[in-house]
Amino acid sequence: MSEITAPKSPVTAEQFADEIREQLKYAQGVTVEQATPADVYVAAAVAVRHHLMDSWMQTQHDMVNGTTKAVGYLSAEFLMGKQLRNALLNAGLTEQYNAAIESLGFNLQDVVDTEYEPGLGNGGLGRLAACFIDSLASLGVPAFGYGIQYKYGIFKQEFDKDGKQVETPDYWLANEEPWGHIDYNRSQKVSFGGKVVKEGGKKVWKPAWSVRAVPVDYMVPGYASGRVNTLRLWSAKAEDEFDLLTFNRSEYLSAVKPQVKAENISKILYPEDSTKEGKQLRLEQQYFFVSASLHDAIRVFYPGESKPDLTTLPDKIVFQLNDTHPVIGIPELMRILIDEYGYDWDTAWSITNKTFNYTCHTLLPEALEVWPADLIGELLPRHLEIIEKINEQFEAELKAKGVGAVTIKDMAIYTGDSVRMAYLATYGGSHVNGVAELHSQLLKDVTLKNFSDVYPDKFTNVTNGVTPRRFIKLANPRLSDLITEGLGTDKWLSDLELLKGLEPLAADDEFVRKFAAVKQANKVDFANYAKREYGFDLDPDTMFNTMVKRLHEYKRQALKILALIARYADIKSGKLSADDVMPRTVIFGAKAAPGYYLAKMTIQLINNVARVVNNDPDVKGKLNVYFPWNYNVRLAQHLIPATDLDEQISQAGKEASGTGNMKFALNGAMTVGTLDGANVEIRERVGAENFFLFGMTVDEVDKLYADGYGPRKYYEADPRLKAAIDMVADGTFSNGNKDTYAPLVSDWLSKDWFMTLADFHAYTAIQSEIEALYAQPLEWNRKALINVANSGYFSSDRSISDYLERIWHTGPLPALA
Ligand code: 26V
Repeated sequence: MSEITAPKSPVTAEQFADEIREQLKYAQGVTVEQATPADVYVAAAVAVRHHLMDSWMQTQHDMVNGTTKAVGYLSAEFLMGKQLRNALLNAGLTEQYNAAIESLGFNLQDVVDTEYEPGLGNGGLGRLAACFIDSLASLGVPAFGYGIQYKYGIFKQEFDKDGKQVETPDYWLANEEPWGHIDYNRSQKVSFGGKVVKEGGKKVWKPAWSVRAVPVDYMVPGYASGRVNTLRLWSAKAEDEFDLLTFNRSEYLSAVKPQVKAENISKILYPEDSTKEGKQLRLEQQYFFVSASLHDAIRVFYPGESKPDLTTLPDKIVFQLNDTHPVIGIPELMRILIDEYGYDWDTAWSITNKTFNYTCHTLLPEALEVWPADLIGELLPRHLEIIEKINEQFEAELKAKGVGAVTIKDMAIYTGDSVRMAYLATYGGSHVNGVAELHSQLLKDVTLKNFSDVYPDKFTNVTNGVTPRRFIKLANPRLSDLITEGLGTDKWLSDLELLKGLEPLAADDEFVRKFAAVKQANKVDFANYAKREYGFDLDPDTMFNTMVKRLHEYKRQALKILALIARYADIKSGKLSADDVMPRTVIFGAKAAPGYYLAKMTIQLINNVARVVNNDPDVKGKLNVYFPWNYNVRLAQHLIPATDLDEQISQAGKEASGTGNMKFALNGAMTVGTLDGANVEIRERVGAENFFLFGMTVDEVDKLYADGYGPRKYYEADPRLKAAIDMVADGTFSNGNKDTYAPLVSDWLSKDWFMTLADFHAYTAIQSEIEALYAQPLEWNRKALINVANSGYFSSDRSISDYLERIWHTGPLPALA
């Protein structure tokens, strides 16, 4: 028997059912007989919240009254995924809930299915924020997640009859949303525009307009810590609705306009990912949530004090800037300290500098935000002055350190025309970190080299991680049970390095067979899910080969699709006899930014390759391609546990970390990948012999680029590559229309910025190695199990421990009595 340490609430299933009944009756006004699964979902969510309430209040009390410094994670995105199952797990109520729902006459899945996923993030950065707040709570560290409650999350993706991506709005709040508590009484006023005037020798900002930031609080229950933190998402409301009454009838409609403008601020999540978007509304969003959050922190940590001693702020809370999006917080805290609380510049700077740290999540220079100075000047005139002054101080400091004039100019935070947010963050905070070893090294060597030369001690690395609660326990219950059986305890859920104990079991054929059976059962589940949700017919007896992530050129979905076309051509032409082909089901998931032309065209191409291949009798049973639309956290939770082979094939030096790679390895998939991002560390840990490595390294990429890269050479030299590209060009996947993909083909042959063609040969060459191993199921699964056993490092609990030690210098609250 295994030792079970998972939290379990003393509440009985009968009590829980009664609570649901009460909630249905007294709050929702329906009887159990009248209730729909959606009603029951809301009632169950409210009941879970009730059970978490004491811990939540206790955690807040201990945070404010104790001496443990809290963490404020400032992020424009939190990609939370569904809440109910996660809250039940952490509250120790899963069994009671299951029994209660059944006793009330409802189907478990029906109830869970009514929860609408909050898609308040684009991809990796937003999901990382969600994993991090889960780990903070699970480690018992007092923390706030601060962000925006967008009315519309990431768009819903559909495909039209031509296979093109169509975006539709994601109004996730259309139905009752039981998790967020709107706290009108803790609102903050956030102001914009206007001008700065001098009054009595002091600079005074006279803003032109304001909005009300209303907090919507989400509980963030820790796993087995007894602690519940807060995710505080701000919603914009018109500042003073009563103003309307002063207008007469004819002005009435125009008087409503500012209100509409105000509420627009939190209306929509920007669906861009790694591309520069210089939009005023986006800057408004950034300032909106950051200003509200900083004022909120002061309210929380100095309750009722009109003259708080804010020199102690860095002992109360440390803020992490999740990418450049919240970096306007640096001049905002300066402004609050100087203008609102009367501190002198140097004191304000010392407080600010100690309070902020910055995480960079990209290597693409175009993704580092740069704001036009006149935009900042118009929207936040006082902040622009402060930024100018920060820049002056910075230049003086550099000069004093002996930095040359040219370098000083290169490093300017404020260039006269624009403000470089990554530079402001690097100078304005205590630490800068990248999100994987390689990424952090490249930040120091390339992206922020000048800064790391002058301030070497600021730079550090924290490799990303993922929460094992959502991505193993909830997503993959079969594997979770097998791990617990193998280790003899379920403690791995809060100490993932314990997975190492599975390694000896890789030599035990019987255990490996059980592991293989788990994967097979998950594949059958996914095939059923794909049938139900998408109408697809997946064959679980083929290899499931998955590539899921945002669609971006650097991630190289094009490499995968070209290799797939080449294989299709080989089978069709008889070059590869059907018997020699390992049957594969290739599954893509990806959203493209709505304005990203080539990315959207790649989606269209994948869909049409799928159409042609899936309808071709010549490859029947050998090759199938599916592209379930609207990839999101829910789909990830179903697909990842069912995957045999995962693709992490970005151009070396472009993927900051990746976190999908970690989720797949932890769920027993093998990875084919380049030496990029966290792939490097995964491979190091699981062993080179258990990872399918291919492609150019960062140095080779740089060299090829320096020597002058021409993709056409590769096209001419490799007949399989040539055939694949020619098929795209000649209309094979566009009903004979040669124009459809002409821009894509032209880009591949003339630019190919991410060197897809140069890596094609290596990528296709490694496929035979992959298939040779897959042909020996026991050996494949042995290696997959070794991947699981050695991936414990990639828990977000470990990432958070690293942040605590290297950057935040704080820890958990005292243990609960
Ligand atoms: C950038 C921008 C630019 C302006 C418009 C809106 C917008 C929205 C999001 C972003 C962030 C892109 C950066 C990002 O998501 N990076 C990913 O971060 C993951 C977590 O660290 C990491 O695993 C991925 O490798 C990295 O691409």
